[in-house]
Amino acid sequence: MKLYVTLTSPYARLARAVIIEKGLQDRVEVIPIQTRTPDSPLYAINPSGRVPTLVTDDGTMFEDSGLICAYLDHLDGSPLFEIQRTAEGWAALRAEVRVRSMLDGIAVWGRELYRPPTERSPGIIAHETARAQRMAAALDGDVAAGLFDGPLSIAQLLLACTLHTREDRLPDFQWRQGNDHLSAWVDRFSERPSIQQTTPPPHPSETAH
Ligand SMILES: N[C@@H](CCC(=O)N[C@@H](CS)C(=O)NCC(=O)O)C(=O)O
Repeated sequence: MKLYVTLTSPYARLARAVIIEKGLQDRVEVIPIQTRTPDSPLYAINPSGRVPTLVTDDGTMFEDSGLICAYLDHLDGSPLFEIQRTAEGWAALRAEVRVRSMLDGIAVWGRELYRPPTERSPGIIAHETARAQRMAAALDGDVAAGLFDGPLSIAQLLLACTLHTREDRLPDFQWRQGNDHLSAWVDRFSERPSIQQTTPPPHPSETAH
Protein backbone atom coordinates (compact mmCIF):
# COMPACT_ATOMS: atom_id res chain seq x y z
CA MET A 1 0.00 0.00 0.00
CA LYS A 2 1.02 3.60 -0.40
CA LEU A 3 1.25 6.40 2.15
CA TYR A 4 1.36 9.88 0.61
CA VAL A 5 3.15 12.44 2.79
CA THR A 6 5.09 15.63 2.87
CA LEU A 7 8.30 15.31 4.82
CA THR A 8 7.42 18.43 6.84
CA SER A 9 3.87 17.53 7.95
CA PRO A 10 3.73 16.47 11.62
CA TYR A 11 0.47 14.60 10.92
CA ALA A 12 2.16 12.59 8.18
CA ARG A 13 5.19 12.17 10.43
CA LEU A 14 2.98 10.42 12.99
CA ALA A 15 1.87 7.87 10.38
CA ARG A 16 5.50 7.41 9.26
CA ALA A 17 6.56 6.87 12.89
CA VAL A 18 3.80 4.27 13.39
CA ILE A 19 5.03 2.39 10.29
CA ILE A 20 8.50 2.22 11.88
CA GLU A 21 7.23 1.32 15.35
CA LYS A 22 5.10 -1.49 13.88
CA GLY A 23 7.82 -2.70 11.48
CA LEU A 24 5.57 -2.19 8.44
CA GLN A 25 8.24 -0.76 6.13
CA ASP A 26 7.91 -3.70 3.74
CA ARG A 27 4.14 -3.31 3.45
CA VAL A 28 3.78 0.45 3.15
CA GLU A 29 5.60 2.58 0.59
CA VAL A 30 6.01 6.16 1.79
CA ILE A 31 5.65 8.59 -1.12
CA PRO A 32 6.42 12.32 -0.76
CA ILE A 33 3.95 14.41 -2.75
CA GLN A 34 3.43 18.12 -3.38
CA THR A 35 0.49 19.70 -1.54
CA ARG A 36 -1.11 23.16 -1.59
CA THR A 37 -0.57 23.81 -5.30
CA PRO A 38 -3.36 24.27 -7.89
CA ASP A 39 -2.26 21.13 -9.76
CA SER A 40 -1.21 18.84 -6.89
CA PRO A 41 -1.32 15.20 -8.08
CA LEU A 42 -2.81 14.36 -4.68
CA TYR A 43 -6.21 15.81 -5.70
CA ALA A 44 -6.79 12.85 -8.02
CA ILE A 45 -6.16 10.49 -5.10
CA ASN A 46 -7.82 12.39 -2.25
CA PRO A 47 -10.07 15.39 -2.98
CA SER A 48 -9.13 17.02 0.34
CA GLY A 49 -5.51 17.25 -0.83
CA ARG A 50 -4.29 16.55 2.70
CA VAL A 51 -1.47 14.37 3.91
CA PRO A 52 -1.22 11.79 5.26
CA THR A 53 -3.30 9.87 2.69
CA LEU A 54 -3.15 6.08 2.63
CA VAL A 55 -4.16 3.98 -0.38
CA THR A 56 -4.48 0.26 0.34
CA ASP A 57 -3.63 -2.47 -2.17
CA ASP A 58 -7.31 -2.74 -3.22
CA GLY A 59 -7.41 1.02 -3.87
CA THR A 60 -9.28 2.05 -0.72
CA MET A 61 -8.28 5.56 0.37
CA PHE A 62 -7.96 6.67 3.99
CA GLU A 63 -7.24 10.17 5.21
CA ASP A 64 -6.60 11.58 8.70
CA SER A 65 -3.58 10.57 10.77
CA GLY A 66 -5.72 9.16 13.60
CA LEU A 67 -7.68 6.87 11.30
CA ILE A 68 -4.63 5.87 9.26
CA CYS A 69 -2.63 5.03 12.40
CA ALA A 70 -5.49 2.92 13.76
CA TYR A 71 -5.75 1.07 10.41
CA LEU A 72 -1.99 0.48 10.24
CA ASP A 73 -1.98 -0.64 13.87
CA HIS A 74 -4.54 -3.37 13.08
CA LEU A 75 -2.82 -4.69 9.93
CA ASP A 76 -0.85 -7.36 11.79
CA GLY A 77 -3.76 -8.39 14.01
CA SER A 78 -1.99 -7.32 17.21
CA PRO A 79 -2.71 -3.65 17.80
CA LEU A 80 -0.25 -1.77 20.00
CA PHE A 81 -2.13 1.48 20.35
CA GLU A 82 -5.69 0.45 21.26
CA ILE A 83 -7.01 2.33 24.29
CA GLN A 84 -9.63 0.78 26.54
CA ARG A 85 -12.42 2.99 27.86
CA THR A 86 -11.23 2.70 31.47
CA ALA A 87 -10.34 5.59 33.81
CA GLU A 88 -6.71 5.29 32.69
CA GLY A 89 -7.79 5.04 29.07
CA TRP A 90 -9.80 8.25 29.24
CA ALA A 91 -6.76 10.03 30.73
CA ALA A 92 -4.64 8.77 27.83
CA LEU A 93 -7.25 9.88 25.27
CA ARG A 94 -7.51 13.32 26.86
CA ALA A 95 -3.72 13.69 26.69
CA GLU A 96 -3.73 12.67 23.02
CA VAL A 97 -6.49 15.15 22.17
CA ARG A 98 -4.62 17.91 23.99
CA VAL A 99 -1.52 17.31 21.86
CA ARG A 100 -3.63 17.24 18.69
CA SER A 101 -5.33 20.47 19.73
CA MET A 102 -1.95 22.17 20.16
CA LEU A 103 -0.81 20.82 16.80
CA ASP A 104 -3.96 22.02 15.02
CA GLY A 105 -3.22 25.55 16.26
CA ILE A 106 0.46 25.34 15.33
CA ALA A 107 -0.57 24.23 11.83
CA VAL A 108 -2.73 27.37 11.44
CA TRP A 109 0.16 29.51 12.71
CA GLY A 110 2.58 27.82 10.29
CA ARG A 111 0.19 28.38 7.41
CA GLU A 112 0.15 32.12 8.14
CA LEU A 113 3.95 32.16 7.90
CA TYR A 114 3.74 30.31 4.58
CA ARG A 115 1.97 33.32 3.07
CA PRO A 116 3.88 36.30 1.65
CA PRO A 117 4.63 38.69 4.57
CA THR A 118 2.13 41.31 3.32
CA GLU A 119 -0.72 38.75 3.40
CA ARG A 120 -0.10 37.48 6.94
CA SER A 121 -2.62 38.23 9.69
CA PRO A 122 -0.94 39.58 12.83
CA GLY A 123 -4.18 38.86 14.72
CA ILE A 124 -4.18 35.17 13.79
CA ILE A 125 -0.48 34.86 14.53
CA ALA A 126 -0.93 36.48 17.98
CA HIS A 127 -3.92 34.25 18.77
CA GLU A 128 -2.15 31.05 17.74
CA THR A 129 1.08 32.05 19.49
CA ALA A 130 -0.79 32.54 22.76
CA ARG A 131 -2.75 29.30 22.31
CA ALA A 132 0.39 27.29 21.60
CA GLN A 133 2.17 28.73 24.65
CA ARG A 134 -0.82 27.89 26.89
CA MET A 135 -0.99 24.37 25.51
CA ALA A 136 2.76 23.83 25.98
CA ALA A 137 2.44 24.92 29.63
CA ALA A 138 -0.51 22.56 30.14
CA LEU A 139 1.40 19.70 28.52
CA ASP A 140 4.38 20.45 30.76
CA GLY A 141 2.02 19.79 33.69
CA ASP A 142 0.75 16.59 32.06
CA VAL A 143 4.30 15.34 31.56
CA ALA A 144 5.17 16.21 35.18
CA ALA A 145 2.08 14.27 36.31
CA GLY A 146 3.32 11.20 34.43
CA LEU A 147 0.64 11.22 31.71
CA PHE A 148 3.27 10.67 29.00
CA ASP A 149 5.04 7.86 30.83
CA GLY A 150 4.11 4.26 30.42
CA PRO A 151 3.68 2.05 27.37
CA LEU A 152 4.22 3.47 23.90
CA SER A 153 1.19 5.48 22.78
CA ILE A 154 -0.06 7.62 19.92
CA ALA A 155 -0.09 10.57 22.35
CA GLN A 156 3.64 10.15 22.97
CA LEU A 157 4.47 9.79 19.28
CA LEU A 158 2.30 12.77 18.34
CA LEU A 159 3.87 14.96 21.03
CA ALA A 160 7.35 14.14 19.76
CA CYS A 161 6.30 14.56 16.10
CA THR A 162 4.85 17.97 17.00
CA LEU A 163 7.73 19.40 19.02
CA HIS A 164 10.93 17.65 17.92
CA THR A 165 12.85 20.22 15.77
CA ARG A 166 9.80 22.56 15.87
CA GLU A 167 12.20 25.46 16.61
CA ASP A 168 13.53 25.06 13.09
CA ARG A 169 10.20 25.94 11.46
CA LEU A 170 8.58 28.03 14.15
CA PRO A 171 11.38 29.86 15.98
CA ASP A 172 8.91 32.20 17.72
CA PHE A 173 7.29 29.27 19.54
CA GLN A 174 9.15 29.34 22.87
CA TRP A 175 7.75 25.99 23.96
CA ARG A 176 10.79 25.03 26.04
CA GLN A 177 10.78 28.22 28.09
CA GLY A 178 9.51 27.47 31.62
CA ASN A 179 8.50 23.97 30.50
CA ASP A 180 11.44 21.93 31.76
CA HIS A 181 9.51 18.66 32.12
CA LEU A 182 8.17 18.87 28.58
CA SER A 183 11.53 19.91 27.17
CA ALA A 184 13.39 17.03 28.83
CA TRP A 185 10.68 14.53 27.84
CA VAL A 186 10.78 15.52 24.17
CA ASP A 187 14.59 15.30 24.09
CA ARG A 188 14.53 11.89 25.73
CA PHE A 189 11.66 10.40 23.71
CA SER A 190 13.00 11.77 20.42
CA GLU A 191 15.96 9.44 20.65
CA ARG A 192 13.65 6.68 19.41
CA PRO A 193 14.50 5.56 15.85
CA SER A 194 10.91 6.30 14.73
CA ILE A 195 11.39 9.97 15.62
CA GLN A 196 15.00 10.25 14.46
CA GLN A 197 14.24 8.62 11.11
CA THR A 198 11.28 10.92 10.43
CA THR A 199 13.08 14.20 11.23
CA PRO A 200 11.92 16.86 8.73
CA PRO A 201 14.51 18.22 6.32
CA PRO A 202 16.19 21.46 7.44
CA HIS A 203 14.13 24.59 6.92
CA PRO A 204 15.18 26.29 3.64
CA SER A 205 13.83 29.76 4.45
CA GLU A 206 11.86 31.72 6.97
CA THR A 207 8.60 31.38 5.00
CA ALA A 208 8.46 27.66 4.23
CA HIS A 209 6.05 25.53 6.28
N1 LIG B 1 -6.66 16.11 10.68
C1 LIG B 1 -5.69 15.79 9.66
C2 LIG B 1 -4.86 17.03 9.33
C3 LIG B 1 -3.92 16.81 8.14
C4 LIG B 1 -3.38 18.13 7.61
O1 LIG B 1 -3.91 19.23 7.88
N2 LIG B 1 -2.31 18.03 6.82
C5 LIG B 1 -1.72 19.22 6.20
C6 LIG B 1 -0.20 19.17 6.30
S1 LIG B 1 0.38 19.47 7.93
C7 LIG B 1 -2.05 19.23 4.72
O2 LIG B 1 -2.08 18.19 4.11
N3 LIG B 1 -2.26 20.42 4.13
C8 LIG B 1 -2.49 20.51 2.73
C9 LIG B 1 -3.56 21.52 2.40
O3 LIG B 1 -4.05 22.20 3.32
O4 LIG B 1 -3.93 21.62 1.23
C10 LIG B 1 -4.82 14.62 10.11
O5 LIG B 1 -4.75 14.36 11.33
O6 LIG B 1 -4.25 13.93 9.26
